[in-house]
Amino acid sequence: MIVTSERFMHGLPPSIEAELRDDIAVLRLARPRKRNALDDTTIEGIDAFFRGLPDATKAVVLCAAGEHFSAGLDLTELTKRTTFEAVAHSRTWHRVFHAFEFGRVPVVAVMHGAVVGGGLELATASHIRVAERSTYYALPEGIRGIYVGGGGSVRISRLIGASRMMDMMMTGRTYDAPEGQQLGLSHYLVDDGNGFEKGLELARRIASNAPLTNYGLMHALPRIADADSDAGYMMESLMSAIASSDAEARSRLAAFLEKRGPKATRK
Ligand code: 1HE
Repeated sequence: MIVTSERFMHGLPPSIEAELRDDIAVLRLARPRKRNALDDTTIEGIDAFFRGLPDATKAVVLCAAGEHFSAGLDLTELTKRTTFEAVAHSRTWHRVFHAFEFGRVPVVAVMHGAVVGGGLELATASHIRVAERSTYYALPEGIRGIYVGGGGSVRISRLIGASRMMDMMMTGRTYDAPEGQQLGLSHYLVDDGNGFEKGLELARRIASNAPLTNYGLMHALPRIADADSDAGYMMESLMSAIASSDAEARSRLAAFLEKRGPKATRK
């Protein structure tokens, strides 16, 4: 069943559309006339969307209306900020993106057209990314005489390497969808127009996982990857023991052993 925002979420700005499809929530950037540029109101709206998710939600699809995923930071607001206000603004993006990256449910981003600047920062805070063939990636901060401020120095550099990110910002280099797929900017590459269905299919698949497995992947894995190996192995053992002692794991393991559970076959 599809439920639109009026019935499950109030107070979202017009630049955000929300929709519920059973246990999957959809966040759609809806400011296509400004190429989904991320102004303060939209960033607050993203925050409000995740705070207002119904308890039963198990995954989110983040997508965008119009020809482009997002043109990044709304540049009209940038010129109005003092240095101190600019620091606070960047820290707000960090807080909002961190809150959903380390939130309650996995987020599948569906990208198309321009995924640039802050738009790429938003996408890389998501857990799984689907790119339609029209997608391209750029960091035009270099051209604009500014610097990334939405967590890109950490998230994008980890995905593609600081050296490639430096090239994108220094030279204005862009990557197309197949290149982005090879670099790890997307996990799935699909034909134009098929992104949303693919995102929804993946979100449903993720929603069917044991909650503790998803929790471990969202909260333990990135911290283990950042930790030294010794601490990482220890965290892994704890997470592994916690997940496998849960009733959900026990019933899934029993199902397999009783020849009822799915096999890990080639797909
Ligand atoms: C905008 C923005 C924006 C479009 N802020 N208003 N991001 C950028 O440097 C990318 C800037 N945008 C573009 O390069 C192009 O707009 C696109 C390649 C994405 C799309 O081009 P196009 O020809 O389809 O659209 P357009 O005609 O350029 O833009 C349509 C309208 O959207 C126009 O407004 P209008 O009132 O004249 O109709 C544009 O001004 C407006 N628009 N992009 C404000 N970004 C936390 S730090 C993150 C730092 C960054 O993200 S820096 C990167 C900023």
